[in-house]
Amino acid sequence: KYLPKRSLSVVGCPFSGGQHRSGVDIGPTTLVERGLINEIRTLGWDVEFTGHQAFAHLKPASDPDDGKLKNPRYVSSVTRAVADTVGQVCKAGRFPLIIGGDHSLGIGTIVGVMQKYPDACVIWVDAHADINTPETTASGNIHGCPLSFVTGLANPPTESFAWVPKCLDFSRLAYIGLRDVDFHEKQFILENNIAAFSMHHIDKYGIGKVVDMALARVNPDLSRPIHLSFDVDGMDPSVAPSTGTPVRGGLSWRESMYICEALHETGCLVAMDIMEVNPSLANTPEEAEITISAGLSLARCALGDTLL
Ligand code: Z70
Ligand code: MN
Ligand code: MN
Ligand code: MN
Repeated sequence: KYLPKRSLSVVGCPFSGGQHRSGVDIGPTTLVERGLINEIRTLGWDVEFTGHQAFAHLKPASDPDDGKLKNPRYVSSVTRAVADTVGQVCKAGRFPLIIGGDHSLGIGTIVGVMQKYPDACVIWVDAHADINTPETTASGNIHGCPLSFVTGLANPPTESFAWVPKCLDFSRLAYIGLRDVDFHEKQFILENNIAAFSMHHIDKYGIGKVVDMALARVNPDLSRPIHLSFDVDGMDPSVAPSTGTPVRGGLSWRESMYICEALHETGCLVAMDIMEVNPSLANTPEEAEITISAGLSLARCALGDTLL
């Protein structure tokens, strides 16, 4: 509907500065090594990939905490660069497939997508709500905060993030897969009437109904472009163990793939993030393998790998 031709750019973001565990920066390199580009080409997409984003030069020599926020200048510069890149890809009429890296990158991907599609809705698949403010974050990890920045809940987030525009209304955000939400985050979700479908709702209604209900809330007439931001920790640790914060009781393999397939089927999907793949945290080679396979499969399902 929004993309006349199947053309896509892979935006590889080897970045781990939004949280404290190293290795999530090898997520994108591993996905590409394992054949991501060819798998998407096989689906009939014209795929552009000119190498991963380079962030090392953006790392400041010194980056003291901004209030509680850790690595504030580095995360700010990186997400700002990602916003530029994603904005350019979208404006060129291409689909950005952004592979992380930690979920602080969501600041950049959402700001970039909104430059071209200011009325886009965001489906955020995650165990976590990632909507802490600089005041409510207990960890200081910015990957737990991106949605407070772009929704304007923290407005402006802090001095170091003054460039971030308020670009996502609460009425255009829907969560799927939540099961580890902090006290203040729950209050933000309730106070702002954000569409939030937890694992409880998936158990109760089934994933098919939950995706329909999420779309009914944020995109009732399928008149809005959709940005899918998929944190692999939304999946159950049995199928995506290699991630920084695995949480029991998550989405099954099929429930995860179904979300991607159903959003593809709307014809409204214009951008996708695959975040928090961290092969270096695997306890066994099999754990890395299944998590990488999950990332590849999510991409294929969102890009039209269906029988129907
Ligand atoms: C917690 C925080 C988070 C991912 C952990 C956790 C957030 N709410 N997100 N792992 N991917 O630190 O703010
Ligand atoms: Mn954390
Ligand atoms: Mn997340
Ligand atoms: Mn998460």
